[in-house]
Amino acid sequence: MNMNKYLDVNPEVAQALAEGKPVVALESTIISHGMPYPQNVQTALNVERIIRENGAVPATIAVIGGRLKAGLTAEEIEYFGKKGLNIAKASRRDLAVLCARGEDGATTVTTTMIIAHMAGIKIFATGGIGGVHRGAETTMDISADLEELGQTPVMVVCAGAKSILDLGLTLEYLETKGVPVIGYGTEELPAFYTRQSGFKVDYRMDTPAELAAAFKTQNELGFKGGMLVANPIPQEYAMPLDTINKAIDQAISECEAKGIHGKETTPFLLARVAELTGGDSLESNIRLVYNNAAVAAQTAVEYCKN
Ligand code: PSU
Ligand code: MN
Repeated sequence: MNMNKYLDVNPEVAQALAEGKPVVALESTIISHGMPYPQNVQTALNVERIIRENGAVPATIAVIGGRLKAGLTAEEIEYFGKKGLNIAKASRRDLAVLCARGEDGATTVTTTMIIAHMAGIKIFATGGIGGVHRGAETTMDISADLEELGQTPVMVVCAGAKSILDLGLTLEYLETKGVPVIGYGTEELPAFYTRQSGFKVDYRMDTPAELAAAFKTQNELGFKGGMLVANPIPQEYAMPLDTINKAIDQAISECEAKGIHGKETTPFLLARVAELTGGDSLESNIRLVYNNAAVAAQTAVEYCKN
């Protein structure tokens, strides 16, 4: 394969890809900015194990010393987890500068998709995606994740989007960009901590084979974009709607009062919601990521069958 000169694919991932075996990409912003240390590192390592147990090879993605990495060592995952918010959050606009300067960056959904695609990885598991923020009519705060889903052919398995976002506008944006939103075992868009949101997905699918077939067809049609799979949090780990909504509303007011904006908004809201809801939301967050890792690995296995 003709590899990008800035890309390093770790040997196990490279071998799996060369042999047509299933690989699942994972992001690093969820480690550095999405959860506190040390749960972030434990979760990242457990996610890799779950992917292996389900028959695929994990490739955690990050920027280290200006190199785009597909596949991290346990030591590198520990480094990202410990450095936390001190690692630059890297979106599409940041990659060239980080590479030119030889710096580190934690990859968001956007940059994980970009690097996964460079490496030839088709399926990516995460927690929640970025989207259209509440109040975007005036702030224009719309995550680059939505643009990337519109232009890069990687399937993203998530638990929907947090209601720190405007879920209705997020779905409208995805429709405009031509991104199919698939509910896994559900007709309703899950809202990360909860299985319900009041919004419908575009299609419901119930098996990894169906997901793989739809995505393969999209690729064979020559479409450039991705596909979003929304996999609801297991019922036993879901949060009470009222608790989570109160915490989100308070976090958003504080964010506005402090004048936080740009790339800081999402990490601030994630951290504040976690604080306000104590350990409960962190446990839910961890469980839904495990659930997504399993579905992504099973789908990657199906995708590799002919
Ligand atoms: N939503 C979550 N957890 C996360 C993120 C979003 O529930 O960890 C992270 C992901 O890396 C996502 C990024 O790609 O935040 C979006 O940031 P922004 O809204 O600034 O585009
Ligand atoms: Mn933003």
